[in-house]
Amino acid sequence: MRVLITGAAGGVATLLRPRLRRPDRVLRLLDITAPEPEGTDEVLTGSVTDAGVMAEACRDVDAVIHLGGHSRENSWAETLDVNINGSQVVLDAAQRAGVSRVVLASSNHAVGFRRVTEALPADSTPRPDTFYGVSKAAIEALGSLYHSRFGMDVICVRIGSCFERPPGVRGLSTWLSPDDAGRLFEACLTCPSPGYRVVWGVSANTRRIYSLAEAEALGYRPLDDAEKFAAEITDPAPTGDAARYVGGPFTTTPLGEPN
Ligand code: 15L
Repeated sequence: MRVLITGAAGGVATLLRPRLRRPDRVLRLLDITAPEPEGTDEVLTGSVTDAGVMAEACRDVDAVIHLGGHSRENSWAETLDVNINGSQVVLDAAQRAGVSRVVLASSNHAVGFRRVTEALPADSTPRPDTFYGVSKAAIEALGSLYHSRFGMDVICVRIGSCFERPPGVRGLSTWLSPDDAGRLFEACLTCPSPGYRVVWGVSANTRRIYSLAEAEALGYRPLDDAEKFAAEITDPAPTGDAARYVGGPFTTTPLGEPN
């Protein structure tokens, strides 16, 4: 099996790569700057917005994990070009190459203006908090389109906060541990015939605010809980809109300004 990872030099991919390597699997790594390959990894450099690059990247691929793009707020022009247009280019290239499964990195910021509750369902309709959040909602819509038109299996993962450790108090709710990220993306790659799904990417955090049910239906079994870091986290708890809404500080960040 060959899996193409876009944005392979980025933060989430760097955590995922070692956790997704298997003896019978080749990882093809694509980014604008070349990531360090290991074992049977293949490396390609180029942009997800370049149809020629994407056609080459998708050749002989069984599944795509699309993580490429801006991972935070940016100008509308950049967000439109790299995140929205780039994701269409990726899906189009995958479809033309006969790739049957695509896993898309969505984000909690697609629903950043939803109120914090105990377990927000993964199929909650978009309430973006930034241009970045709009791009993630658009990516989910593009995935739905390519599934409905071409029968591709498309799973959108609304990632919470995927870092080595929970970033601050909010992270105690939103953390997706690197190991759980590995488990979740593995389930996305291997579960039989998922069709189109939107799932939350979150660990089994005591304080979690997202539903785990949809990802568990794919076979994901989270084993980590951010609570074990609670005593080490000393930043002040969010207040106001940052506490009230799922998107936390993104709900007040100036639109279009890199944050
Ligand atoms: C995201 O979507 C970002 O890519 C990441 O940098 C974090 O800000 C994360 O959301 C979060 O909400 O913690």
